[in-house]
Amino acid sequence: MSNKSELLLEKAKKYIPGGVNSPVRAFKAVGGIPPFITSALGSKIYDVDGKEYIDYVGSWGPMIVGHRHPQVIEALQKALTKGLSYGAPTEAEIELARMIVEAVPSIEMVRMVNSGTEATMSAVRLARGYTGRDKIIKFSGCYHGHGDFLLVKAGSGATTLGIPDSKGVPDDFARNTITLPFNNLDAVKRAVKSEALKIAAIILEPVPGNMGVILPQEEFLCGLQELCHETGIVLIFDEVMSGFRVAWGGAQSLYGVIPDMTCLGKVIGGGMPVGAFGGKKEIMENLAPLGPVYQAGTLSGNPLAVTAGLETLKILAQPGTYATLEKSSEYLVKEAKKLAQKTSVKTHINRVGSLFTLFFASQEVIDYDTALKSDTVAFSRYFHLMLKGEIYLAPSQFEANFISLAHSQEDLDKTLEVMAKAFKEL
Ligand code: HOZ
Repeated sequence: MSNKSELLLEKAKKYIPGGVNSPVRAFKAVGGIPPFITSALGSKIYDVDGKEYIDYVGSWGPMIVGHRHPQVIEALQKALTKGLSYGAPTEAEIELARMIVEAVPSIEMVRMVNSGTEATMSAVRLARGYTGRDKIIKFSGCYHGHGDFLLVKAGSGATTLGIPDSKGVPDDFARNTITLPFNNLDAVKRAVKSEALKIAAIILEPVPGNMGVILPQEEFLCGLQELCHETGIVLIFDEVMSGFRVAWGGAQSLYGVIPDMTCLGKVIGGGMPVGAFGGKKEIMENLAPLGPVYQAGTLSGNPLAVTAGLETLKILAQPGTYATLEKSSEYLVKEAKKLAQKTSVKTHINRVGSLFTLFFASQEVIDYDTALKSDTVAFSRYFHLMLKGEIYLAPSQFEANFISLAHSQEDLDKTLEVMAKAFKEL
């Protein structure tokens, strides 16, 4: 018998390609029907068939304080009564910008946009305008949204669906993108040696989350910083996922490596469509209206989005929040590792702060090639066993899972219980 989600997916497919507005949501990699969601509260999401799930997707990162946090909702309700969008500056934008500048070590000035994709596209344009160079270096499996020149060997949905080099990206665009293995400083040094004066930027997720979570080697991040400093290449950290997530100041504060520019999104919008890019004043002042690099947006700095972001950051700024996230995440992952060790299932769990991926892999997962060696069939079976047990995980081996402040000890223990059963049944 069809459930409501199944019927809705069929209906959606008539009007929306694949029935979804973002590919990973279609569950193609894991099979089955994605639950259609009606509402969410705290650590839980609810579907049209009346099921409740403990949610480890958290809208792919933004819901770090939990769904429908009363402080965020109250502020949004107040903001709603004043107006939805003005296309003109507001005071709240200054407050959000100030908080970002004070929190993120590399950011002296920041511009708000509407998505992470927009943030990375704009950051790369600015780096090109600033340096007068065209080429960029990115890393296999790092995903920076779906801008043409960044959709090369891309992770996330592109890897999940086996299309890391998308059709529709002109060769001329891809030619300016050099793709190298993550965590491999020598490969970067070699590439830079042969073309240093043509390379505008090196862009990376300092903690990649889009080929599953990968731990960066500190020497790799430090080496990139040094290399960029020596050659005038702009180092861009895409912290759309890791910003305000792995630490208040993002991965750059955690590893003590300061890029020239940083891209943000997700958490700073608290669940509304938001992105931002920022960096050194000297670079940011090249943006219109001050400088010759153009970038604009009707809904950029939208008052509702800014309100949700601001309130989320205010909650996160309270003492002890990151320690709580760390404690819950450490507990879940440590216990999950113990469970896996008790069975014959070969897994490796990578975690940085409240971001984690359980890889079905028999070796350490340190980059794209090792991530691709994971057993995606075992992952799919595990995913569905967890879903049946009402645990909602990211529906792909090549994505991160997110823990929020709303996840209680009871949630974590229930998750582990379901996981233990799943490991046995695999
Ligand atoms: N590309 C996102 C995960 N890395 C998925 C976004 C979505 O489907 O909402």
